[in-house]
Amino acid sequence: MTTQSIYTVTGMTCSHCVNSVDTEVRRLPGVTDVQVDLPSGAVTVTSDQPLDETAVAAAIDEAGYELVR
Ligand SMILES: [Cu+2]
Repeated sequence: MTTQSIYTVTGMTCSHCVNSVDTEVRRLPGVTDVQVDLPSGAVTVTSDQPLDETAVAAAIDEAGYELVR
């Protein structure tokens, strides 16, 4: 079942930031697509299994940014 979740990420300022977040979030199991809207910080994650928000937060932290909960 495809699930789509929208997260808000702070700290991204340019396309490099977007790429870093994209790369880390795509490593999570089940993730099939990541779309980042830089101006709003909205990160839309499509996955074929429900995502653990803690794992998503860790991936974003790994990229150097912060998930707003
Ligand atoms: Cu940047």
